[in-house]
Amino acid sequence: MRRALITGITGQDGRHLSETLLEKGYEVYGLIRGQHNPKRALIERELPSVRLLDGDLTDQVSLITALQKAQPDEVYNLGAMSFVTLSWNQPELTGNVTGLGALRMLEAIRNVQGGNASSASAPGIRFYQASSSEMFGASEEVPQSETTRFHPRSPYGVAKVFAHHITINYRESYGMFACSGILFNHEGPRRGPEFVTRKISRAVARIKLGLQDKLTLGNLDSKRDWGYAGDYVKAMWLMLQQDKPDDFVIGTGECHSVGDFAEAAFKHVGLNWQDYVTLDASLLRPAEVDILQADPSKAAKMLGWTPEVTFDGLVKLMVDSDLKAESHAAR
Ligand code: NAP
Ligand code: F7E
Repeated sequence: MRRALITGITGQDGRHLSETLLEKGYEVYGLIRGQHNPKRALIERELPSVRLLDGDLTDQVSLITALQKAQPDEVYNLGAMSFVTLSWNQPELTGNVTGLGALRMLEAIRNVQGGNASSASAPGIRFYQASSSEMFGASEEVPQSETTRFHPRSPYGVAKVFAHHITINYRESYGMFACSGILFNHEGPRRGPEFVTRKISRAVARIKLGLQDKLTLGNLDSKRDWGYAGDYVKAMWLMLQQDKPDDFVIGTGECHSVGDFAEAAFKHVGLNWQDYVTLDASLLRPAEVDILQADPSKAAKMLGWTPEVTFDGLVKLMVDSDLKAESHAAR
């Protein structure tokens, strides 16, 4: 039975990836942080066969201990401070967790392998780094591919660039099987409510049910390549099954504005978005990323990966899930 260790198990992707790996027959271990993590109960209920190990990406010893206990064939480093807005308020924490956290995990892997990353007879632990389209930032090129230059626009984006390059560096320096997936925005009912798609789907459900009057957003013009998280975690797994480690852009190839998402979400419940959406300049970011759109052709060709859920399908999935959750909560 193959074993995987996932950091960020309590996050959106950690939960989807656990399900995917469990379906494939893996023994799944998840790193969980904090003494009273409220998500522990959620994971124990939703994914009872996942084995939780205490640890934190800012604590090297805890990573080594987790690797010794899990003895994984594959490590998926999904843990991060992932909310771009917060990264301006907590830039040092973001650098430490999102950037240095990847380095600590790579070093922990080297440590448990006795300093040798791999050899022909002992291929070693395979490592996946959750890189992000935020690294492209104010990119001159649209769509963005694996060869597009990075110009990150937030402390989060800068931290992800460090993690991305250190992953490549450990591959080149020590022969580690280390891959980066440069994933564009991916969403779904498990998305945190601070991110714009879930903020919209939740508000639409609450407005439809008479629990809320307005939806306040920062801007309507940012464009993103939004896909479904359940599709994207399959690409993470595929990257670690290849003969050689490499980096891949993962996205749909389509992009839509925040306004498009709001319009589609309100339309799905028979409402006109312009009657409910207001703007608040205090939600604007110190530096914005105007447009992100993936060129996922390398992943299609080499991994055979293509997304299944469309933009409209994603909007419906999220709004329907929030309608269900909010009508239960209102009872
Ligand atoms: P998420 O829902 O925000 O989950 C983040 C996870 O990181 C949570 O499990 C969180 O644990 C954990 N974490 C935070 N600080 C930690 C620390 N100090 N030590 C260990 N774990 C820590 O993020 P996601 O959407 O699933 O994304 C997964 C990864 O992909 C992240 O690295 C994100 O930056 C990256 N990414 C996401 C997207 C996207 O569109 N979703 C796109 C590109 C890249 P707690 O529950 O304890 O807070
Ligand atoms: O913002 C605009 C906002 O916070 C999307 C993370 O998973 O994807 C995510 O980062 C856009 C931005 O995601 C509001 O300014 C307008 O232009 O949903 P978001 P993000 O910043 O793109 C990348 C790939 C990651 O790696 C990250 O971890 O929407 N926007 N009005 C708003 N955004 C929010 N949150 N709230 C608003 O009211």
